[in-house]
Amino acid sequence: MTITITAFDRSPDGGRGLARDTRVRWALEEVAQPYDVRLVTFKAMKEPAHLAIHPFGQIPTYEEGGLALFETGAIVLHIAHRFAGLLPDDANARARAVAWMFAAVNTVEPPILELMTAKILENDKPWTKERLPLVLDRMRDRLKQLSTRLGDAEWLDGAFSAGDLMMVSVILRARASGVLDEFPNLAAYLARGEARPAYKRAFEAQRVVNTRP
Ligand code: GTB
Repeated sequence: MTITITAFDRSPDGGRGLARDTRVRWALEEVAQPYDVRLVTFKAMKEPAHLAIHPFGQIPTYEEGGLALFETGAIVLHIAHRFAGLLPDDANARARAVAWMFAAVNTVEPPILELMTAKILENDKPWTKERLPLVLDRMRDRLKQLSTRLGDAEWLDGAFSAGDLMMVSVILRARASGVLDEFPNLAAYLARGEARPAYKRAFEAQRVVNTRP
């Protein structure tokens, strides 16, 4: 059955792989599933045809036969359940990997997004200068906790899993802040994720789209 995902017609990041279709592409590459991509403009994202698939008018979405999904956590979990390669066989280890997926989107991503919002969308506000250090500290605290838990391990819980895929995807967006340099084990974790052949294929696929003339 053909898998079709949606992505920005042209990502505002110019191909740096920070838009959320990259994590879905990466998951599909890890499980060796071919996929089609439907590119959508910002305008088309808010029109009825796309809203029927994504209630919040965003990308990415995932379609496969009669199934249409939104939310990257749900999409990557579906891919991980449907195809081998992203979740361990042992039931307890599988549950822990899913916990890391939720931790990525629910606990680690929010303070990272908060910093991006403060820097990009609220940059012109008079209170931003005062607020920014607080937001930065909240992100730093969360990354410190993650760094402590990861320690010297290669991945978060044994072998690479969908939990790592989501966590690496999330903390990638913290790199521009420079805070990851304070946690060499997290920077190395990120580098291990980016070094995976499946990640490289996913990154290249979105780069080609977002740097086309
Ligand atoms: N919780 C949802 C999920 O995980 O799927 C969030 C989806 C989401 O935020 N999608 C964004 C979107 O469609 C694209 S990824 N935004 C358009 C809109 O809301 O109108 C967020 C994103 C956008 C741009 C950059 N960038 O340029 O660096 C990075 C990430």
